[in-house]
Parts: sequence; C-alpha cells; structure tokens
Amino acid sequence: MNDVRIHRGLLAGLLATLLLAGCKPGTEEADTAAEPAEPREEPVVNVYNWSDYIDESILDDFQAETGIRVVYDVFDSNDILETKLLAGGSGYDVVVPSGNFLSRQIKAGVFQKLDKSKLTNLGNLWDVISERVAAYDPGNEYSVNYMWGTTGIGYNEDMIAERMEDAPVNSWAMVFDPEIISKFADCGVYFLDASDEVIPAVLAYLGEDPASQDPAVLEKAEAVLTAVRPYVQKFHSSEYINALADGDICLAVGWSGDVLTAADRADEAGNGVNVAYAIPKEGALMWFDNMAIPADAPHPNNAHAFIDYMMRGDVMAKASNYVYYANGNAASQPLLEPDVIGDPVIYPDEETMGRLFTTRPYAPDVQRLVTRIWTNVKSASGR
Ligand code: N2P
Repeated sequence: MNDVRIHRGLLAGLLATLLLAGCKPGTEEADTAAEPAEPREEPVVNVYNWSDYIDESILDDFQAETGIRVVYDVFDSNDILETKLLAGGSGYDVVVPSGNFLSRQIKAGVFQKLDKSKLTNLGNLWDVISERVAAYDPGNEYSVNYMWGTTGIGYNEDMIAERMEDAPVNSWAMVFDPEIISKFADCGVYFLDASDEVIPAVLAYLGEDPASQDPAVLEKAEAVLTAVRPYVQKFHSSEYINALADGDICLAVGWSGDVLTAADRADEAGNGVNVAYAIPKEGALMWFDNMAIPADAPHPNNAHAFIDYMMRGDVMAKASNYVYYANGNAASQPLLEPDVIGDPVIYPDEETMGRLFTTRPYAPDVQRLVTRIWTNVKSASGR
C-alpha cells in the first residue's frame, strides 16, 4: 500500500514539474508585458490589536473616509498573537506585536515588507521612536510603531495606605518582597501574564541585568516569584483594568496606559476609587507595540491604507488622548492633551527615562527555560 502511495506521489510531482516547465515561456512573455493591475480587494481590513487600545470612533472615521470596513479583533498577550501568526492563515491584515516578538516573527518570515510608496504619512513618524524600534525591525522595513509604554505598578491609593502607611509604592518591593505583598493579599493582587515582562522586572528588583539571558540569573527570578506566588490572586493581562477601577483589587503589575485607564474609569464612575501608577525606582521595561502586515494577509492594500491613516497626526493624537499611551508620531504631539504629553508616566521626562530599560528576544534555549519557569510559577499553589 505504502509503495503505491509513494509512486502516486512521485507521479503527481512529475506531472507538476512538467506543467510548470510548460508554463515557463508564458511567464517570460508576461514579464515583458505591462504590469498587471493589482487584484481588487473587497473593502474590508481585518485588524488584530491589543484590547483596550483604541478609541473606536477612529475605526468608524476610517470607514467613513475610505469605504473600507474594519473588522476589529483583540488579544491581550503576545504569546496568543504569536501562536496565530506562526500557524499561518490567521486572516488578519494588520497585527500589533511588541518589539521582541516582532523581531523573531520577522526572522520567521511571518510578515511582508511594507510598501512605503503606499504610506504617504511616513514623514509624520517620530525619529526617536523609529530608531528605537529599528533595534527589533532593522531599517523599519516591516513595521510602524503604534504605541509604546512601560510595565510598572498599579495600585489603589487608599486600600494600600490603610494596610501599610509607608508602603514603598515606587519600588518593586511592593510586589516582589513577600513581607510586603503579603499585607495586600486580602485586597487582591493581579500580575500580568507576560513572562518576558515580569521576569525582567524581578531582575531589576534584584539589581541584576533585567535583560539577562543567564540561566542562573533567571532562576533567581523564579525563586522570587515562587516566594510571592501565594499572594497573587491571578495572572491575567487585561482583567486588572476593571478590577482596579471597581476596587476589586488593590495592586497590579500592569501596563502604564491601562492603569491610567482604570483611574479614568473610576473617576467617571464616581465610585471614590483612586488608582495610581508608579514606575519603580529600580527600573521598568519600556516596550513598543508595532503595526505589521502578515505575509498572507488577504487585503494587503487595505492594510497599507489603514496603517497610513493611523499615521496621521490628528488620528494618533486622538488615539493617545483616549488610551493614555505615548505614540511614535511626532505630528500628533501638538494635538495631545496637556495631561497626556505633560504626564511623565506617559511621556517620560529625562529623569524617568533614565530608569527605563529595554530587553532583547530570548535565545531559543533561554526561551524554553523562561516558559518552564513561568509555567512552574503559575501552577505553584496559591494561598
Ligand atoms: C493595551 C495593552 C498594550 C500594552 N491594553 C502591551 N504591550
């Protein structure tokens, strides 16, 4: 049976080769003919972005202006996005990975190069951020920065003060010192489910290089995380926004703009909950989320139109004013609200910038160790 199958396979292969050979002269002819018109795309763009990361009126405005409908889907973890991209056939036209993931996905051939002739607003980009992103996407060939921010500490000012008057809210000790975090276990602590961000934070707390790929150093982080694990109610990367806003938790390792969104939601609800964000003194990760087009995107022209629209200064100003994250667009800056461009936890001043660090993608064997550490920590018993 197997033999027959093999022979059939060989036959099919031979036929395919003959057919391809037969087509060759035609292909050459086509090369000398005029460029064929680009196939028309249906007026749809499938966008896969982080949750709580856009003023949705931007999507309506884009559709009204271009006639292209945005099908918008969300994730809250680079790992989820990566699984879909590596599997292929995701159906997405625009996706928004963070720098380290972007870097290794480019190497894996997941994206198509941007056709810069279709991006009329490239001149609006902020060179400071484009240069930073070039560390992950050399030459900025595959991506355009959407937003950037930091990974720090979100907290409920009153609940923390009630439990510890002199709580070191500007230190990672809040969440990585068992003596301290244990005082807040009763009011609820969430950590991001993002190993590549929480582990570097632990290393910063320990005074180690946060970008370390040394297994012995990474194991020190595992020991710290295992010691505080009993006090962490949940590892989740988006639920902490409403949990903080509603006063259901008092402490979170979270993303800058998301914590500010929580503070804003509490204000709007008038529920008396005061949420604040701190960039710990030991240092915090500065990350970059970037728009890119999968190699197999069904609507690449519409994807370029969407990215070009998102590079308009007025559009990015609207986006940042809504989500409280900084963006990579210089033209948006005069249009930002003073409490956005003037807030050092959104647009860091020099002193704050001095405390921020970046990381590089883990080498494959180190990544396996990090994944194992993270699984161990999460599955270790809670209280
Ligand atoms: C938006 C979170 C995006 C930041 N809610 C993660 N890179």
